[in-house]
Amino acid sequence: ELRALIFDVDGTLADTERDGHRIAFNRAFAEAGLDWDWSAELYGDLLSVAGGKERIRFYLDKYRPDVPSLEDSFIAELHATKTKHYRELLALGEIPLRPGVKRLISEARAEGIRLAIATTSALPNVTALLENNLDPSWFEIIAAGDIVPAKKPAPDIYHYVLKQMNLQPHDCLVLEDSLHGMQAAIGAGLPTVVTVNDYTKEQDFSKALLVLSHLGEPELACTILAGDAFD
Ligand code: XBP
Ligand code: MG
Repeated sequence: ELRALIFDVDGTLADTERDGHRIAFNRAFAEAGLDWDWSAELYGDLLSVAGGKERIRFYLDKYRPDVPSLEDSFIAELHATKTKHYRELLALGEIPLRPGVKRLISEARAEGIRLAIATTSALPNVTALLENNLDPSWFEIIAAGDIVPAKKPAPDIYHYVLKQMNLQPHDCLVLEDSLHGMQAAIGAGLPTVVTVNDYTKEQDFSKALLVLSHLGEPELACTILAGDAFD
């Protein structure tokens, strides 16, 4: 019996990455007087590491051997500035929910299905997105950011949600948009529906229950596994 829906945030509730997080990172870099600038293309590669602080480290390791090693406190401060810019973008209403998200969540609430969030993104980002588009109080658990040390694709965040809600994996359905997210959910034994986006549509989702282009009107959403054309 379906008792709960567990949602990823970035890429699943909203397309936050290219025009949200990426822009906020670049604004934080500029504010700190750094010449770092992440293009949309480069960002696609940087997404292979989840978590903003972890992503900055990955960028420096892989692309900037010229930059001397930086203290954790510097990275944390840079990331806090990035969070500030990201929340400003959300407050401007520039990052809308993906199609069908609001309807699914409203219908689940009407059916008494419990709701939760499991994301690598920092908590202030998630509450801002929910405040601007839905209502944070609808979600029983908002598991975010550094609440578990090992980020997706580690299953820890999903184990955490299951424990907090006292639910078994087969009582839940997860909605994710990326390979790392799906691996985290499946690693915790959770059935997972994937709604892809431009950054994730080529990834291997063969372990997902279902892969959709989006959650909007059913006749407009194509089932990727069935080999339909992708819009
Ligand atoms: C989300 C992420 C995050 C965001 C940035 O992954 O990878 O790192 O890009 O968030 P998922 P912060 O959707 O799989 O949870 O800067 O707040 O860490
Ligand atoms: Mg995601």
